Amino acid sequence: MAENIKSGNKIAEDIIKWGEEHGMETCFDRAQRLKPCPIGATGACCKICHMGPCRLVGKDAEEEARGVCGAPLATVVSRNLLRIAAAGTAAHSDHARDMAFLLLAVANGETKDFKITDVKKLYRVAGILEIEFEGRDINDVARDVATKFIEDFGRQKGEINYVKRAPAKTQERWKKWGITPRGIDREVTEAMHRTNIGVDHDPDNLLLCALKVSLADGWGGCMISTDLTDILFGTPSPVKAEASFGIFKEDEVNIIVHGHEPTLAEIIVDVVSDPEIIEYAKSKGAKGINLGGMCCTANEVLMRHGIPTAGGFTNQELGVMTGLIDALTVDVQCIMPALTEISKKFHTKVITTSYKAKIPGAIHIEYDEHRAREVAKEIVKFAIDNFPNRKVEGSHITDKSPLIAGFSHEYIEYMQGGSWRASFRPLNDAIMAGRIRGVVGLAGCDNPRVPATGLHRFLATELIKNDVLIVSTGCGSAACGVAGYLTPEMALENAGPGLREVCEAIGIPPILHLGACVDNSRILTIASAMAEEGGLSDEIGGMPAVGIAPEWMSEKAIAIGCYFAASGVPVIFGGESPVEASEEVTKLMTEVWFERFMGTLIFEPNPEKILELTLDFIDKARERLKIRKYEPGKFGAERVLMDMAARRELERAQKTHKGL
Ligand code: XCC
Repeated sequence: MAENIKSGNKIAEDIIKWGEEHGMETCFDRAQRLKPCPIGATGACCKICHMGPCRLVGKDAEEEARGVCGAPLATVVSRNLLRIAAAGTAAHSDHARDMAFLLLAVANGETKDFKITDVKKLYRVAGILEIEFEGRDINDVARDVATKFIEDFGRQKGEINYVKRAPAKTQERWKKWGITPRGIDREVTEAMHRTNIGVDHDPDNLLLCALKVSLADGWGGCMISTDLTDILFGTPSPVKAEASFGIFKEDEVNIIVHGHEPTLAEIIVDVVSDPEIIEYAKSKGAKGINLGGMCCTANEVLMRHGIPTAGGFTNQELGVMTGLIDALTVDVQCIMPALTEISKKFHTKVITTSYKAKIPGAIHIEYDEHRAREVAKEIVKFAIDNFPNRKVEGSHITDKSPLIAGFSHEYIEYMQGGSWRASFRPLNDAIMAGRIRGVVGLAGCDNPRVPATGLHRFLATELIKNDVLIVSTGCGSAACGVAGYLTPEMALENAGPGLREVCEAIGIPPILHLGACVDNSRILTIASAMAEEGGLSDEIGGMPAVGIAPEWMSEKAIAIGCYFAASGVPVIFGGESPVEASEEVTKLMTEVWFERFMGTLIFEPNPEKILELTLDFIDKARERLKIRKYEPGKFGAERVLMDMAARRELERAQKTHKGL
């Protein structure tokens, strides 16, 4: 019998095995024990009213199957998908709302613990929003920017501000099909209304609504969040760090920040280097304080400060099982309630910090941006006080991988020409010449229902071998980082010759870590800039680019998949399809969406097929664009010198973080 492999990562697998030997249960065990509901999994269960739940299965399992109200299968399936997209949009966007209110509080002088770090980015954003900034007080500009973004949530008519960042042709498609988002909250509310009993029953209309609400996420919530976080905490540039469970230190207080919102984590980064706090840690027998992260809060502080990451979603319980975490501070999203249960077996304290996200069994220390430092200090001291309670048991692991993160839109632009000639020209040229076959956004969660993180690794390896440049976000990035795939050396060893040539010339890894899940918005703006640069497609649709989320599990992932599809990117998700029950819905989301937007959302559980489909989309796009046919192995003998200034900066970043 084949061995029961639960994780695609050897170190994670060792911890899982250790846990099993010690009678500990994790998401991997629960995933095996709890088979997914076969009706809900395919989208065929309707539970939006109390005449049901209506399960459109068994002898009724054809397109003509109907619920008690008469809702046909395609209506039920598309309605379910729309609700998922709306929930995903709500999550990212509520996070963005908090960022907008934080910027407003900073501008109004209501919080002394935060400041505007990147004034250049503030001005860039103000320029896009058509806010005057020359000669004005920074706080006045910031107030106007925050106010304009806050209006994006409650706007009833018109368009969200950032629609204008999309290429004109992409915008035209949205207008034609009536999916230009007006206000973020309005789109979420409308989606909830239309999926209520007895409202919208037309699958096509429901799915267009899914695209509209998701566009409010991508070009609204996610993009607002990315930009405001850059303004407040700095726009990322390359930074060296480490990943995996070996980031925990045996002789230091280990604090892990987990979730998605970067605000509290930013202050914790500051507090842990406060000499008084370090002294306090020493007074408790620790040699110092070691801060690490998990999931997307990790990505945020990794991108800006080189804080190491213990990995993505499926690593959270395993992290506790090392026995080395003194405090696990969580904010919102992707936090398993199982954490409090597993932490009972160790000395680890789970601290919830948002009134929106409490977990029975956790300690609640509520974060408030007006007294951020005070709260951060309380949390850090709490962790220090817990250090002496650490026992020796736990699956101690020392392995870790180096990585380079911090690739923002701005840096990618800069690395292709330095301060004076920053552009996307070299990237477009490399694609046109066939050195780079295409670009893939490798994103999304990791999932215990497959050997977790394994699909990310498989696809990353195969794609770069095929000269495909990867931009990654979220747990996709974490999976690559933990596997040691985010280093320039990776390019030398594994990338195809054309891609390797480009990576060597600039000094970048073949997989560029763009940040947290909300930073998928960076992919949208990069694709828009590539369209504007010329030579490829003049809209996002038609680019030799594909989005992949091989292990997705969150509702947020569906919103992301839909906003990429509506923006013109073919998207392939792994795992079973949540719309599988209806052929009509599947056809709408694939063929019909492609005709209208040049994007699709395909579900394909077989990783080999995902790879095949991806390369096929890329090659067909090249053919449509009439650019040179990709020929494997054509390049590699000559070197393209793109920009040495960017390379020098990268080396400087590596040296700065050498001590880590
Ligand atoms: Fe969550 Fe962002 Fe998914 Fe990871 S990737 S499991 S959503 S942490 Ni966004």
